[in-house]
Amino acid sequence: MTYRFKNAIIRKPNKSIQNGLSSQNLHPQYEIVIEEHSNYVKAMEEAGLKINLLEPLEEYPDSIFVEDPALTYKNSVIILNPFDPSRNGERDIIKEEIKHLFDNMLFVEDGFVEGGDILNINSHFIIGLSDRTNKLGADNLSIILKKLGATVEICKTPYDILHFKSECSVLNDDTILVSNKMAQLDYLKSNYNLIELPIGEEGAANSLKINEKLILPYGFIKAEEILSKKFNVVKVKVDEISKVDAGLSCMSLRW
Ligand code: CIR
Repeated sequence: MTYRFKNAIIRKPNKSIQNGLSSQNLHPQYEIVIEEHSNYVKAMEEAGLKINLLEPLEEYPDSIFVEDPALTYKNSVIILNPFDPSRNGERDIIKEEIKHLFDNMLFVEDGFVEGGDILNINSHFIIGLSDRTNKLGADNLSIILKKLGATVEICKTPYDILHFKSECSVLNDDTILVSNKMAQLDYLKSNYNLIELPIGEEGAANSLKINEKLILPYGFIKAEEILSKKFNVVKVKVDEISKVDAGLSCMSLRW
């Protein structure tokens, strides 16, 4: 099942996160990031995950977002190809750090693709083309995933959303939590049950269903009201980390 996980890879925060890529030119404070991050790790542990903690990388400001340079599937890991030059080098580092955790390591060499643009539902993957993920990268990743027995659909991430998963997440085998903009995507509409969050609560669509828990970002009152009727909701504050356009899913690789 799509949301059953045993393990996670998480990277400890780096001081240079204050210089991370930020669409609003904001600079998170390291001390607050540390606090938010440690609550995140705690929530992931309490959801039943064994955490593999990686050391901080000062030379890569956005390197706590380990979801972007790699993708896990069953016992394989695929090293992706982040688009932004300030992030691309993360792939060479993470591949050495995590290779012992997987049976098989594969690589996307040509084209760009970031993990934030990849939504996995059981053995199916949706790859969203975006400013970070291009057709060549998506096609090359599809070839790899299909060899591993998965199926793939390539869609478009709405133009003003950073990553496909910035505003959606899997809740169970056929249900996806979406923002209003993501709810307009034909492929999602016709293939899944969508739980649509109200305008203004887009950030809550990047949640994490892990085993019995649904980890939600703090501060989205309507989302909490809707979701706590059906799920065991745990809230984690990521206000500071969100200054660099990040949410819950980007800070871990889960499998
Ligand atoms: C970036 O722009 O790459 C980082 N500041 C945020 C990455 C967020 N990653 C994700 O949503 N998967």
